[in-house]
Amino acid sequence: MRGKRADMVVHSEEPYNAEPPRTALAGHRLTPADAFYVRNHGPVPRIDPASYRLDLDGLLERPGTWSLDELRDRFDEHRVTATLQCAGNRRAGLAEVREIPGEAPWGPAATGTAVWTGVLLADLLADAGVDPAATHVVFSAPDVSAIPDPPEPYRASVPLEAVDRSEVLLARAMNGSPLPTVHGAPLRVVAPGRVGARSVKWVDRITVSDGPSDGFFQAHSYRLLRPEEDPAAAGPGDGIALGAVALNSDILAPADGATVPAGTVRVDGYALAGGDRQVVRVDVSTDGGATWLPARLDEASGRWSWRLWTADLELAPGGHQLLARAWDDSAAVQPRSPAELWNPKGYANNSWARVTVHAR
Ligand SMILES: Nc1nc2c(c(=O)[nH]1)N[C@H]1C(S)=C(S)[C@@H](COP(=O)(O)O)O[C@H]1N2
Ligand SMILES: [Mo]
Repeated sequence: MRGKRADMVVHSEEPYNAEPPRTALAGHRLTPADAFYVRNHGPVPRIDPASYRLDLDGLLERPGTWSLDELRDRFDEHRVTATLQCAGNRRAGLAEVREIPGEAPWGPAATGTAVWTGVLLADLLADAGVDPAATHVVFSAPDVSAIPDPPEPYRASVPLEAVDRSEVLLARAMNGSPLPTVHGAPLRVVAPGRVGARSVKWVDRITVSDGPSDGFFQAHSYRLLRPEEDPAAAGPGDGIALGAVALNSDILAPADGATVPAGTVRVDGYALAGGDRQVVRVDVSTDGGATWLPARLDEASGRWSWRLWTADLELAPGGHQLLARAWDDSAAVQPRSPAELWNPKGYANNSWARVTVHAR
């Protein structure tokens, strides 16, 4: 029913949360829909596309309500290749440093890249006329999450300036096919470069406002707390609201723990700069980071897309730890260790990629 591979790693059945094995992402510039991770905070809503309406309100000269057909007829169609990455991607690596109660141990594959087709939010806002006092755009969806007390529908916001700069899209198709229900049909936000939490699925209301969303998933969750803070005691607005995805990369093949033939071993991975930065180099190491070799970087499929990379490593028989790290066009590099990144909700682990293999 969900159209996912049989070997998805399921973190929870209800709400459904799942990621593919890392090798399912290897070598695909565009992630096949059946291998694209799913992150939900509540039950998946079923929406009849014929009766669906998008409300546009808030600090606008001309608020409005749009059907899917009206959106399609009124605005130009755009295609954006964008990588989504959950802020909890690689949380398992942080949980090895110190436990993270109450949050699922997501592995390396809470990320994926698709071509998204839809209309630009900037075009809708231009048509509606934005009040100069506006600073943020809040997206609301009908899926009610029982995580907050009392339960509330999923909501998140992005700064207004990001709407133009980052080609925020209201997407109805993914990789050329209609958006699958679990990924937000009939319409979802795609906010490129930003943590996945802002790409609100099943969006049915867009409110232009003079501040960020005061909903749970913006004011309490998806915030970076200091290691000393207790998330249960944190108030709304504590910590740092996550914004741009942090520079990250990972090894996608071979699998962690794989046995490989000794000799030349091909390693596959991805690198993502996050925000509007670009990946410019990826290094790999087999000696704990004492020396590094440059990986071959694939071209980017657009400025919001990850870059795949490959490297050929000479591995003698025995155990090896393979490392990778990416650099972006601001000369930033991924940090070495998850220990220095640990935070109570387990977000934004962008430490060096590490995979152990056995060559024989
Ligand atoms: N309505 C709604 N939108 C949502 C969520 C949600 O639970 N409800 N989860 C968010 C999070 S945290 C992520 S990482 C992405 C995941 O998108 P995907 O399931 O299509 O991969 O959706 C975001 N949009
Ligand atoms: Mo997420």
